[in-house]
Amino acid sequence: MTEAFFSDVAGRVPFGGLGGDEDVAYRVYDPDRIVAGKRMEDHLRIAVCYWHSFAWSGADVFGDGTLDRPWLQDSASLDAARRKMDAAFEFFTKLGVPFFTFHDVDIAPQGERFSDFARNLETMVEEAEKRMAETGVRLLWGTANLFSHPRYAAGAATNPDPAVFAHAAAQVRHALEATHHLGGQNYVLWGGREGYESLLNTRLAHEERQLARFLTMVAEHKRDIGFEGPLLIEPKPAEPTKHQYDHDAATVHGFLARYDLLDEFRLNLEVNHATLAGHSFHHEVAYAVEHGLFGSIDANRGDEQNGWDTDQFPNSVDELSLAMYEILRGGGFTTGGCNFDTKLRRQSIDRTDLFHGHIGGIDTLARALLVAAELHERETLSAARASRYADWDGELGAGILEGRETLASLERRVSAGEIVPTGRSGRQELLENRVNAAIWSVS
Ligand code: XLS
Ligand code: NI
Ligand code: NI
Repeated sequence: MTEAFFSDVAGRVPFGGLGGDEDVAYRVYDPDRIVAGKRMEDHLRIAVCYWHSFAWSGADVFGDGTLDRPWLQDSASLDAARRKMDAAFEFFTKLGVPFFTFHDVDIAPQGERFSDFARNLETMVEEAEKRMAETGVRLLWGTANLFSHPRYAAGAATNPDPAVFAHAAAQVRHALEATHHLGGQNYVLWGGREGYESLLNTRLAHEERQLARFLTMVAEHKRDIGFEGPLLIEPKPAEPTKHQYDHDAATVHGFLARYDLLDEFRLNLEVNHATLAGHSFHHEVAYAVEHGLFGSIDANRGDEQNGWDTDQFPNSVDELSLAMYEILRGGGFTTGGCNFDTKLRRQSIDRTDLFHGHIGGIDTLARALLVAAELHERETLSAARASRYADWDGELGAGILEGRETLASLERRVSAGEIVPTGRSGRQELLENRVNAAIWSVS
């Protein structure tokens, strides 16, 4: 019998419904409820992240750890890594979520040399495999941490030193194989320090070539080992570096197209990374869906007053409903899901606060799903979009798009008075009202 770390929560978090008054119960998330033809659990594919929830003590740049995390004591040992894993799987099971996510360094102690780390990782992958078999919890994605160790201060693949590139390559080889071994559905690459602090010492185009070479190697290795899940790039504009190359969905799209990597990569979009890039999350998801690049999401949000990645639990149904609507419009998640790359506030020191954070966030996503399904099924937005663009299927519109018209031919027709634009309303307020009506009425 392993020790219980979350003994304040007796068993699996129940569904209590909107009228329920239990704090540790779901109000909206009801895994078996059918929404738009599918179980809620299969739509949302919720994942809990290992790093913020189990590997973080609450330390920030101004102060030490605050959180009650007994499994973090003596964290350099394999025994501590096992205890941390027990805590994590106890939590996943009690929360009742189907997936988790991890970085290599979250589960395995680093040791002295790279070969120690590789061995520790192998041991902890075996441990994870056992616990996954016992609990039925699966891996949404794995990734390598290529940003915490001092060697990565100037980037990993984009480091001025090819020896650091080599080290990052070695690490990704192991993390990708670990993900494959554990049946991971995707592999994520977040370019944490792939950017610059100062242009004074940076060769921009050279670093871009390095990054492209690195990603090409990852794609080749993925094929070599027969890993079938997509590789997901997680865009973010800045933090920890001043400028990061994977700025936003459109920037990554252009990069992938330039280096012929579009077949291998898709996107893992994070709510607050969109905010930091000056976009709505709705924009980032819509961009990815429309360009066939959508993969998965990190559902954590920022704070309006902070310009950094606060990784808070999602709590805005308004914000997530529109993103969820685009996801449904694109056919829903396939290999992706909703990952909680979330961390508690430093004052939320109790272990049970992890439940409150996740339960609230999961309910918010569930409610957003209900709104999105309503908008999708009633064609609230799609019918309006279709009629707005209908003339592009007519003689003039199709002629332009299919190349039958030229500047000269159009000029002739306009001059002859044959083509005369007529104004039409974009109906933005009406559509906003309809979205609100769905948010207010679904149950
Ligand atoms: C940091 C990122 C990170 C990735 C995984 O801002 O969100 O947590 O999701 O490396
Ligand atoms: Ni983030
Ligand atoms: Ni993230």
